[in-house]
Amino acid sequence: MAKKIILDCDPGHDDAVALLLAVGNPEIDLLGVTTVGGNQSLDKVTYNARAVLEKAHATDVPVYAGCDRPLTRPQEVAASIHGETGLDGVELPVPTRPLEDMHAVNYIVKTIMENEPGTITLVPTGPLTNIAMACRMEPAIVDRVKEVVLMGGGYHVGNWSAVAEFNIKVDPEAAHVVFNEPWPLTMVGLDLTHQALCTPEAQKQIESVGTPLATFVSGLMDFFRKTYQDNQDFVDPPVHDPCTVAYLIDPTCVQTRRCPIDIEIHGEHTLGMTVCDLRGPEPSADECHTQVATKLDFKKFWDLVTDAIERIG
Ligand code: PIR
Ligand code: CA
Repeated sequence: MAKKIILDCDPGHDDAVALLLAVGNPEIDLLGVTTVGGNQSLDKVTYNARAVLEKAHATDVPVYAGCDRPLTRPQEVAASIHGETGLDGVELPVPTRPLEDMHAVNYIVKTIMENEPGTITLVPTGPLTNIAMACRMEPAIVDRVKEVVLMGGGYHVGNWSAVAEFNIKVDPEAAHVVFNEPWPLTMVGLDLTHQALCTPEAQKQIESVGTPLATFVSGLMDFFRKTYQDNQDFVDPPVHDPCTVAYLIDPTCVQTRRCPIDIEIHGEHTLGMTVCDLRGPEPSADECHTQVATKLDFKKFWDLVTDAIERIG
């Protein structure tokens, strides 16, 4: 049985690849896409999500717009990485499927409450504002969700400060809510995603699919490479967000380590840090509901992405 997921995202070049992997892999049943202000304004990322689904011929997937700003802080976008549109560097098709009327938080709550307990997986790849709001609106969702597999944080590095990652740093209060609910949670952080580099070889493998969609993804990667070279001192760009979906498709693609995690919401230099307690022996799942992703199988990852693009056609 395919895994039922809700992808909560802020596309974003790497969010776009996560969408394509979710659409194109038969192990994933993408029930709906929800959007959150993050890499760019809510309006821009919502349009981008719809346009990417259009490009992937996935007009059966509904899109719901969510929160347009963090819980308590002013919005901070990542234009230096994703450009003014949030998806600079490619031409987007005009979406034919209208945006859904329902708010993303209502959709998340409704979907979890209407499906069998233990069947819905949440996959957040942007700030955690919508997920935190859903927890507060209907606390009963926490026991019913199968698991949360999110891109954010890191146990050794940051990208929006020395120790904080963007998705967590821009809405640390929301992250604090989400990490402290007792549901099974996997943090796919920078330690893992910085291994998912779009090397020239990986990009050529995608291009070899030879479809307009493959050319589109390559165009996204060209822009992402340039901004990562100019702003983050990388040679090849790390394609963060699809690592979450790859883990759900094939758990052997991503190694994990169980450990307690908490979010710093008071620190002057450490705001938004995901504090991971990696001391001592690894706790059991009964003792600890959180784990961090540690090691990526690079080849399996890019093969999954390539295969999804190929299947979409
Ligand atoms: C933000 C992102 C990526 C790179 C930078 N420097 C800033 C976005 C990606 O979409 C991903 O979800 C996460 N936030 C990585 O920090
Ligand atoms: Ca993202």
